[in-house]
Amino acid sequence: MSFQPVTVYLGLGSNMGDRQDNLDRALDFLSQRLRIDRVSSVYDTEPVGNVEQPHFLNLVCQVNTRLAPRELLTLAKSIESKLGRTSGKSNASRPIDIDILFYGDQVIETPELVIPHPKLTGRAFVLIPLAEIALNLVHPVSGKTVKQLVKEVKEKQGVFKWENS
Ligand code: PH2
Ligand code: MG
Ligand code: MG
Repeated sequence: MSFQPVTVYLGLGSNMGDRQDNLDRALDFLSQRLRIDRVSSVYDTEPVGNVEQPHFLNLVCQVNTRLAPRELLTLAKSIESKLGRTSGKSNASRPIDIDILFYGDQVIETPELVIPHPKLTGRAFVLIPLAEIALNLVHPVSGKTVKQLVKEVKEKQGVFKWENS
């Protein structure tokens, strides 16, 4: 356990089964172990990378936790497997994916965990929901705000506010 609580941003995505229910259940499991302060709208998003898979529902949430980064990763993985995720492959469909986007302003690079998430700056499906809840958050490596990053990201067209959210 780290001593001070830290503000953390998590990215959630689902493109298998009942996507909205998977997101809801993941948030529910998370709330049993940490405090969820803000949750973005839900977005229906075209798959990035392997395009031969169904659309995702994506959201971003802001949480407050004393869990250390490694403990938070373990929690994320355990919730992914409770919700039926079998493959760890990043290009395969999954009931839920929980990514640590930011952990305070810490920069972490270990073989198992890289924070800030190395792909977030290019991903509209992360930046657009993130901009809703943390427009002025500063990326600790590039020094850019989320507002700047969202302005710069290409291919915003594949990200749609989802009706049911
Ligand atoms: N996650 C990926 C790869 N591609 N595309 C969308 N739209 N949403 C995702 O959450 C996503 C993706 C790897 O985790
Ligand atoms: Mg991911
Ligand atoms: Mg992941």
